[in-house]
Amino acid sequence: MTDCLFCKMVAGEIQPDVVYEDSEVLAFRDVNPQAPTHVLVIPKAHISTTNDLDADNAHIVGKLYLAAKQVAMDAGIAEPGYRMVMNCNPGAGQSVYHIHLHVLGGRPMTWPPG
Ligand code: DGP
Repeated sequence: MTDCLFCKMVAGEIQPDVVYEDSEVLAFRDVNPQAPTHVLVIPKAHISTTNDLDADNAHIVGKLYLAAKQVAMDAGIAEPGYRMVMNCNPGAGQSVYHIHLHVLGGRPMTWPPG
């Protein structure tokens, strides 16, 4: 998608602070971190929201979680613990319409989230 911020990162038109990359997944630091570690894990293929997941693209969700686990291990937050969140649509606060898994850690997490 030409007008998608995260697709521009995948295409190399915008250079985020990348912490993990493979053939299907890119992970980079959030520009507005909400925790000492705050990384966004995205599929390289454009998927606007989790409502657009289907049997053909669902495999990428597992890849996102595997990448998130690697990010957490590399950041040293795997053992103390970390939170993974994917917001869907305005009611949940989604602001970028290319699915992304937030990986947050390095501080205590409260529940329920706001
Ligand atoms: P969400 O609200 O769940 O759609 O999260 C979108 C996140 O994207 C938000 O935490 C801030 C982050 N973000 C927005 N623009 C940029 C950017 O240009 N670079 C980076 N690294 N992160 C961005």
